[in-house]
Amino acid sequence: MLKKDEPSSSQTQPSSSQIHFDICGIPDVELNSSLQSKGTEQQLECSKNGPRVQQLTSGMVLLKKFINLKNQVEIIKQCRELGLGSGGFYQPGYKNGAKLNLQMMCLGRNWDPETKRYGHIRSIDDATPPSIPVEFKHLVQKAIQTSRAFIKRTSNSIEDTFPKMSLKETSNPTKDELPKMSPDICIVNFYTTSGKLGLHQDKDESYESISKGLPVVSFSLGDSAVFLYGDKKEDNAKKVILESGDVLIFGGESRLIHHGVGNILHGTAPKLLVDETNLHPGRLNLTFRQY
Ligand code: MD6
Ligand code: FE
Repeated sequence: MLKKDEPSSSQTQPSSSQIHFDICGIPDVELNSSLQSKGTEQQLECSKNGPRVQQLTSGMVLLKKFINLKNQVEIIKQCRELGLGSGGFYQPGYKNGAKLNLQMMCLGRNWDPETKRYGHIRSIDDATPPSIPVEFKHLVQKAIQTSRAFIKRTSNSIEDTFPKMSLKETSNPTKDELPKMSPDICIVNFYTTSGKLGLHQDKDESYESISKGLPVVSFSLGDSAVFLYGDKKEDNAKKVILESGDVLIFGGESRLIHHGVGNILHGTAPKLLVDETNLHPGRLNLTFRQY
């Protein structure tokens, strides 16, 4: 049976009634048509529940499915456009000549994995990095605000239960745990399904940025990946799956946490996202920082 409470501007009914039952769900069913149907538009705009927030450790917050499908599509399309133009994707190398197992592009400022330095042009072709699209910056701000509000809420409830234990924190617990940040750098990586990134710390930003614990904000799109964190050895690191639309934030005490990317889980990207963008198998990741 089809739901009747759809907008009256309704289009021709798609051949499968499945779409109507699941119109605001994260698409985990096969869809017959994607691009032309308005049902798809609505699928793109809606998400079943609000984002789930998980605090992984102090200053490290995971916002599950924070970016809705419509915005995921827009981000992928913009990155594709930018990636094809001047300053676009290339396969970077390390000092020893080995190539990183990914394609990279920098926005706002260039980061050179060979010298570990930031600059205004990149040495391989003297290109100036494109600017960070303003829509990306807005999403970063929203993600930080959501995380700060979550930390504040949960630390308030701890204060209600153990009022004496957190007296010294009463001024502003959020401020210390996860500071605000205004990104001027975005590193965009595309990992094919064999892509990986070894455990490392992000420590090439300014002394001021790092010492204040200004967070790194990471968007995941496309195929899911195993994200490793918390230790420099892979065997001892904790693991969390990052799915398309997830936002991971690490700042404050976790600003210099070791982290890396393990296996990319082939075929896990939302089908609709792939239909809309033709994204290759693999994972697109955007990390934002303030120099
Ligand atoms: C990720 N990226 O792809 C994590 N770090 O999920 C990083 O850790 C990273 O993409 C430093 C520079 C670029 C990166
Ligand atoms: Fe990193």
